[in-house]
Amino acid sequence: MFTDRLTRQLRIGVALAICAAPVLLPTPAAAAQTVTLSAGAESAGGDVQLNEFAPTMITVNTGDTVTWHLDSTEFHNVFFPAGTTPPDFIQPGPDGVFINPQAAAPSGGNSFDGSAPAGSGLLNKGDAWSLTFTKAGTYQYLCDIHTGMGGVVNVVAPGAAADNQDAIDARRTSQVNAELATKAIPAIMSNVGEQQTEGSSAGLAAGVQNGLVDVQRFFPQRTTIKAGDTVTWIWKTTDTPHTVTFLGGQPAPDVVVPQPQPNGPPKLQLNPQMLAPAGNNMKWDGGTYLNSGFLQPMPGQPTPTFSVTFVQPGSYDYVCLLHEGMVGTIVVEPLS
Ligand SMILES: [Cu+2]
Repeated sequence: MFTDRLTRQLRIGVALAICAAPVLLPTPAAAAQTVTLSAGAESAGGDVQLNEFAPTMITVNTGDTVTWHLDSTEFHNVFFPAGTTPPDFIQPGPDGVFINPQAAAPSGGNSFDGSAPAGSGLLNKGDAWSLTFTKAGTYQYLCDIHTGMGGVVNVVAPGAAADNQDAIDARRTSQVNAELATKAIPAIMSNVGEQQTEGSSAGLAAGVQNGLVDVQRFFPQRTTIKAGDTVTWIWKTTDTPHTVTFLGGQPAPDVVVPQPQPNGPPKLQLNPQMLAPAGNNMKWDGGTYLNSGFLQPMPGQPTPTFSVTFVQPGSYDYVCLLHEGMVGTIVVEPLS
């Protein structure tokens, strides 16, 4: 599993590096520099999340510091495994489902020589994390949360050709623009209409995904049906979880519920009310909390779906509890 992940990430890294054709410029030997790259990126408005480090590959000199800046609504971490198996982000247990503190908290300090792991912990939009590279080498890293999200830092001797900030910024921009144009736009365009769904009046996509490009929206966002019609949501993602949740007048449940511990930081529990399904395949009159639960495609398992039969005319807004701005509306018209 780990090897597959690293191999895939390396392949992506190499492919992007070839496409992006890095421009290597000489750096004065004495001047250690700090360069910044993006962890995650997004389209204006956040509809499209790029679960990528941009640029994927950079070259710095020994002694330089690299800063990862979180540039997306989706959260990420930066983890250099240094030959170890990266921690799983989610840990199911007998007393609930938790976010692994090893992935959530920073580890390994602020300098890195390849001999022991180092990680940023969870980074939210606007956060930054820096690591100083003290030894030449080629270092792969990844995000524990998003399968396939990885990068490479090449560390070369002082004075050898390395990237400056302008070169990094130019490659970041071209990588993001290329991903939006070649992956996000086709994924959006092929899902703007209603989906074909057997046995229902309307089929909707609960998110669409194209590799590391994740469109965290419902397609179509607004759907009009007749009373008695059934709507089915289909998970058109490869691994991104979503929920379809009608709040029925209730406040939205928190995704994470911190559980205080006698020693150390709180354990971060995924809220059982968010995880659990409430009311699949039901005839719904609009008055109660209705939740698909935390649904995510799994290898070898059928595509997750969620169906609701709407019996009461009205306009019903729904949300994905996991993704800000991922909202939709079902308008139910009377039969006659
Ligand atoms: Cu979502």
